[in-house]
This record gives sequence, C-alpha cells and structure tokens, in this order.
Amino acid sequence: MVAIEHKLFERIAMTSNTGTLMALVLAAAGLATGPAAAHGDKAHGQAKSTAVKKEQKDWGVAGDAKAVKRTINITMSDAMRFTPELVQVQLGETVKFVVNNGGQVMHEFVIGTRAENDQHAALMVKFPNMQHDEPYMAHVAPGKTGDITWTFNRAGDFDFACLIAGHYQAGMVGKIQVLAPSKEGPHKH
Ligand SMILES: [Cu+2]
Repeated sequence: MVAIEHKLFERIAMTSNTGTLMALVLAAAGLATGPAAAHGDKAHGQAKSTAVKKEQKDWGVAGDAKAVKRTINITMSDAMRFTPELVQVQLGETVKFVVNNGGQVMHEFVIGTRAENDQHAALMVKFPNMQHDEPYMAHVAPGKTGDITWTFNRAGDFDFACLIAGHYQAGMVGKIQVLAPSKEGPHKH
C-alpha cells in the first residue's frame, strides 16, 4: 500500500512542482516524510522511460497484448454505474478491457483491491485535480473508449471503480472475481 501511495504523491509533486503540496499530501495520509519521498523520486524516476510498468500488484500485473485471449466490454454511465458490474476471470488469464464512456462527463476504470481503491478515492476527494495514470487504470472522456490489458495472476475478489470525486462515493464500483482452479483432493480418480 505504501508503494502505491508513493506514486500518487510523486505525481502530485511532479504536477505541482512545490514541496509544500507534497508535504501536505504526505501529512494528510499520515506517512513519514523524508525516506518515503527520497526513495520514490529515485526509484520511479528511472522507470519512467519504459512504456508499461510491469509491477506486480495484489490484483495482478500489466498484461501483454499477445497474451490476450478474451476481451471484456464495459460501459460507464452518468448514473454512476458500470455494465456489467460483475466480471469473472480465471487465475492466470490475461484480459483486455474495452471501456466505453456512454455518459456526458469523464469517467475512469481502475482495478484494485477494495482497500486500495478506498484509499485512492479518499485522495481524489482531497485533490480532485490530481493526475494519475497506471497500467491498471483508464481515464475515458465522454463518448470515448479506453482499454487496459491486465493479467490476473492473483486469485481473489477485487474491485473496479471510478475514483473521480463523487463517483466512487455514489457507488460507481464493480466486482472482479479471479477464480483459482479447484484443488484436486485425495478423492480424485
Ligand atoms: Cu465516474
């Protein structure tokens, strides 16, 4: 979780170019300042030039286009809902999400754990103009379509959500169930 917050802070810092806001954000999230900021600047600054970061998350990792075997279409609406609201994938599956914004305002599709999205959404409320972009999120303008390719290599229940201030709070959340193959027990034939 700390790693994620790092990135958010880093992006805020980059867009603001002031140490003041950075300190404010760190304080708001209750993190220690010095070591976190120093580490973040160095580690992520170098990774910047690469096109897609393949950083393992609790909810999977950025996927390769050539590994895609399934495309899932998702529609987002100004009623603050996703259609469909439930997606089931198999453990290890690489999925391309094609996300259409059928509304009149900006929406986004962000995959994560419930805890991660809760935290991120709280930051978005504090800093509504915060810039953020990661391989597990797509920001989609009205009438447009975005896409994400993601490999679900961790089993469990995850969320996808629009973290734009007010949208998440209005219930703009869906579920992703990553199903592990059932274990073969002592009764197998
Ligand atoms: Cu939204």
